[in-house]
Amino acid sequence: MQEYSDQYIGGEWRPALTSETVAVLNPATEEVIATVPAGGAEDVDAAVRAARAAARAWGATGRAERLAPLTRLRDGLAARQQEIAETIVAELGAPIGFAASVQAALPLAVAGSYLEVLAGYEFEEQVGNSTVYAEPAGVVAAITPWNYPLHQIVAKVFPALAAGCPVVLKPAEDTPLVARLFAELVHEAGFPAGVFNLVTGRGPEAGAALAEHPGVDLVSFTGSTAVGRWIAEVAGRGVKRVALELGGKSANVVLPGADLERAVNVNLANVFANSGQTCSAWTRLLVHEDQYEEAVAIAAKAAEAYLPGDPADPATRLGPVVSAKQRERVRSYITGALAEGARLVAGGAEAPEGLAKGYYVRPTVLADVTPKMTVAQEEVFGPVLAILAYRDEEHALEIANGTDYGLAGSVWAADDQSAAAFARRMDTGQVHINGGRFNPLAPFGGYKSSGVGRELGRHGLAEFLQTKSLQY
Ligand code: TXE
Repeated sequence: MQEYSDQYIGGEWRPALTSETVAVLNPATEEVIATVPAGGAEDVDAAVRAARAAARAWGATGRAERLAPLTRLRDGLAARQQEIAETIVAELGAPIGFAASVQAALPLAVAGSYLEVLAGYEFEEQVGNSTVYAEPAGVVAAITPWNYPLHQIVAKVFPALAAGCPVVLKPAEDTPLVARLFAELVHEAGFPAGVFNLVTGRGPEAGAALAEHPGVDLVSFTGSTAVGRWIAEVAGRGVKRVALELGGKSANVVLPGADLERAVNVNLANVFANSGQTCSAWTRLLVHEDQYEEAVAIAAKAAEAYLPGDPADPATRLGPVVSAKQRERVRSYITGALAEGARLVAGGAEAPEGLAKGYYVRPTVLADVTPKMTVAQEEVFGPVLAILAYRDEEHALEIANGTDYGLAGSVWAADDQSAAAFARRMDTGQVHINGGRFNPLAPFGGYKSSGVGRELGRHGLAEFLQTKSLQY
């Protein structure tokens, strides 16, 4: 077991100012694999001071001076892919295949896309008699969750640094180890001291102190909607900018004429990936009533292929969820759905057989789910798919748009044009058309209670900029 007692502040690893620690557990074995400092207000204050001290000089750098260390950082991520994947297996429980191909590879792709965006971004434009400059937004607080622990960091830190903003990162307490690895890579990439700072600790302590700190200009947060609302309130009082990536309850709408078999199979892969702990997961499958039982049968059969097992085994497709707390949450959503009248067609709330240890949940498919049921309205964040029936397209749209969330979604139809026409009427930030591929340059973010602001691509960089105009 590793015992860490330092925070990365002002370009060096410094002894933490608190002696409190947070234990990091392996969700498959339930064993403590490391402890990290539970940072408090003093560590946060030191980190924000270091960031402020670096702000003017880093903000005044040109494109080339930012591109050089960011490129070295991207190369560092590429060189340590295996170690990154293994760290995420250990602290999150993601299966090694998924950890390598998505958890480690996605941040590398996102880093590369931001180098591309930075290389071509117009920081200056002429509007009539004015010159308009895009300037850094100031000191950024990045507060990240555990579900894609490195991606969430890269998706905030890369654009912030590219925009010229110094960052203080407070990663999730469940997954601080990959954040420490990231800080090592930042150090090796040779950024000026104070441009990047890491404070590990718990949300209500380190996270809250960071969000409230008067030296922070912008809070970029990804996590639960409840904490996101609180952060927006605090930021409002301090007149700080916020970017919020919150929960989702995304719909996968299969219109008549689509390839039903493929749409259902892709939906299962999507909702069971990362044990369902994906904010953009398609957790509601919407099928026409004439095809409903056929879709349920396909899903029930396909779910059998997702046997929960040891995430370190390359054959495993479904690992545990992140913590005991999360497992209890997911199980209670399953029992609650059955009590409200849903029909269990695969999985269930009982512990999977043959796994004495670990926070495992059975891959679960619920049929006869109606739009107002709790499981159709709230984010479960576990391997649970709800299947709903619709009568016609208008009804499908009403169900798809009938939650507080609006993060992602998917539409399948006989052709892309019909699917896109439906997608344009969905109140959601990103929609996959007939199984379209993920694009790291496309903006990602929520409508309604799913958030404020966008990550990725040109829009993601713009989030960390503010504008100034000079009139001649
Ligand atoms: O999230 P929290 P939790 C959803 C998902 C999940 C639920 C709970 O439904 O089941 O949230 O997860 C920090 N001030 N998502 O409890 O608490 C915390 O330390 C400042 C969706 O893990 O929101 C961590 O770094 N910071 C989601 C981060 O916020 C605070 C990803 C997220 O933790 C804080 C994760 C406070 N008062 C969960 N309290 C997504 N959108 O991808 C906590 N934090």
